[in-house]
Amino acid sequence: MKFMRSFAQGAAVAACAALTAAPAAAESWRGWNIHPEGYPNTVAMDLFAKEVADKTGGRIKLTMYHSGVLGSQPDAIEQVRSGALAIGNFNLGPMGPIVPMANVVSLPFVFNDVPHMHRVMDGAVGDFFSAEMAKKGLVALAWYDSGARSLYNSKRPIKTPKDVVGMKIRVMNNDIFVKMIAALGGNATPMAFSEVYQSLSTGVIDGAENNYPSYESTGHFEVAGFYSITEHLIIPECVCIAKSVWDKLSDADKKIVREAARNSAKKQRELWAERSKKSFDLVVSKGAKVNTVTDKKPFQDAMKVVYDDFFKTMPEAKAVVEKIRAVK
Ligand code: GTR
Repeated sequence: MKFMRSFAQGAAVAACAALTAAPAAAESWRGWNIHPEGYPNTVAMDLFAKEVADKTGGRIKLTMYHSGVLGSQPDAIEQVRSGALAIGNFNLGPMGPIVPMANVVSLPFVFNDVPHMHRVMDGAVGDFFSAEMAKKGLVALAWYDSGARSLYNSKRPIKTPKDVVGMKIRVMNNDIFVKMIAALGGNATPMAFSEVYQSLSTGVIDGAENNYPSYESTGHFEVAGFYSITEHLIIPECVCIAKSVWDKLSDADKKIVREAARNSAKKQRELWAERSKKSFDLVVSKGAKVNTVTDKKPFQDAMKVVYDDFFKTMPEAKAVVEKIRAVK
């Protein structure tokens, strides 16, 4: 009897030990990405998923859904916030309506150039934006490149703000971009990325604005052949995880996930540089007319009202802009 009891006890202890030693139940995550196969962000997000799976021995399985099949960007941001989706690669442009402080990076000409944006985002100011986003349920794990955005349209080359007067321009979902186009004399329409090609080809809009890889991958160059290098926006992108998902991870898994995101960002930035050149060459070879805006000052001057307006609603953002400008 004694033997039986101690045997039973021993077996129970062993069973418990086996339970704790067994790998935790597999986590299944769904991830959102707007871009198609082969795009730098797509390749990088797949690498991220692979590294997370490899380093957790398959305990965390992230399935990436590319080409925006899980919905528009504003919807996907909400889905990651609520935890319905675990991960998203988001542009900080459409983040502004949810994280007001994120509007700082959507201010036209706020960064000097793309390397400046990276220096800012990889430092203390980037951490500050992460903290602001975390308050709204999104944890930024790493920052991706999105180059500089320029105006393009089906009517004429843009050389001065006067050329924009009366033009119907698609912008990302954020009031700040509506004001930006209005300040140049155009009419802005916020619209989902997936609807832009059709709207350009039917003349619902005359133009839009984006970087070379997106201008090329979407085929917009086929229906809006004048690309004018205004480089008015340099907006970073995040690999963002739902805070509710993040908070449940062990410290060891947090480390794996963050490192994998950072490694993917490193790769994304390399791929981005290559793709930007390729996309430029491709659109030019297919007949797009690209012009350099030699004098950006009139565009920059016109943005004063956008800044004034923004600071009226968020006076505390002024110090953040100053911090950005202080990063050399
Ligand atoms: C792209 C960006 C996307 C999306 C798109 C747009 O450059 O990578 O996330 O924001 O622009 O214009 O909607």
